[in-house]
Amino acid sequence: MSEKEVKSLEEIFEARIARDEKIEPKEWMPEKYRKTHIRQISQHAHSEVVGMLPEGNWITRAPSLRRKVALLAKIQDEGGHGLYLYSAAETLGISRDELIEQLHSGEAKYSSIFNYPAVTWADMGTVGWLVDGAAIMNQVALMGTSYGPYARAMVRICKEESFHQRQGYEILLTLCNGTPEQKEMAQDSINRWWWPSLMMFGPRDADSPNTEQSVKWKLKRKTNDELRQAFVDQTVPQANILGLTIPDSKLKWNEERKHYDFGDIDWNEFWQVVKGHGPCNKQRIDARVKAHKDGKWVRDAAMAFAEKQENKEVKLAI
Ligand code: FAQ
Repeated sequence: MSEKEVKSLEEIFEARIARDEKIEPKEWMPEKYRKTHIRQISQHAHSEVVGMLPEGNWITRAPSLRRKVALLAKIQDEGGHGLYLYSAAETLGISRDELIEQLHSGEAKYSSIFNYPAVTWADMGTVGWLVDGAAIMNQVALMGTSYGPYARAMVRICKEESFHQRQGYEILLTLCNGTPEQKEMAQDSINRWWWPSLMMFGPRDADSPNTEQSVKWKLKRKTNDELRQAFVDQTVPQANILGLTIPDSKLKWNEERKHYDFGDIDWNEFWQVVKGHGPCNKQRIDARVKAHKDGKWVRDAAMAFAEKQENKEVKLAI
């Protein structure tokens, strides 16, 4: 294709983005748009799948059958989100095997939050309330993203995440209305998860290399800082209802801005975790690699069955 032809395709593409049209898999798109989407969608998929691990740890220790059923359902939903998202990434011309390899080799990232340990039952409440809450804040904006398969995956994912957030909040509400020890367990959990939850939104806009272009392409509909602020504003009143204290001495309503001011995030901790030096990075990747290895016979059997069915169909057609 000549340079002139590419330029004209680029202009048509930019005009479609400006009209808020969705871009679909087989349509022309700039190579950088395709690559950026593979990066973000696959990292999102990896986060959903790795995100099953901290909660998976609590299935056998849930305090009642009802809690166990709800937790199991939630974790299965997260696995399903990973599958929709891997499928959406595959429409951009990358294979599932390549995506998985990128996760296992450390080339692809997944959300920093899942490198923290879930050490008490209250953490199941906090992960649902804060982590799913942060995920929804980000993903509701992504329902309006410009790439069709990603935007459509988000619609269903957001519905499920909102159930997850409620089940988490309800776990905390129960603990906060329970014994002093239970309430203390809830407070301790918020103390540990609050700051990592704010880090989920990514670096400050000023330090985010991808935001400017992603906002122009309408991949991101809101910036990292805008979403983080919206999350704080939404979450503080919910903490007040629980009677829990957010561990930030600088947290204060700003009447002029009509937003909460909040303290400084430890960006050094964030980058350490992103670079693989968080409390559970190694454990998480080892668990994923092991699961993939242990599941090989299932994939082989499914492929062999599919091949056999295909041969049968070819024979029938002849
Ligand atoms: N952790 O320039 P930006 C969930 C990386 S789903 C690790 O701002 P971007 C469900 C970033 O990749 C949670 N890395 O990047 C659930 C980039 O590195 P790269 C996941 C991070 O992409 C709940 C570099 O830093 N949600 O929780 C993080 O424009 C409960 C520079 O950053 C999504 O993935 C981080 N927190 O903005 C499951 C949503 N932040 O790739 C189980 C979709 C940034 O250039 C239980 N993703 N980095 O090497 C997004 O919206 C965006 O990708 C951001 C980052 C906002 C995460």
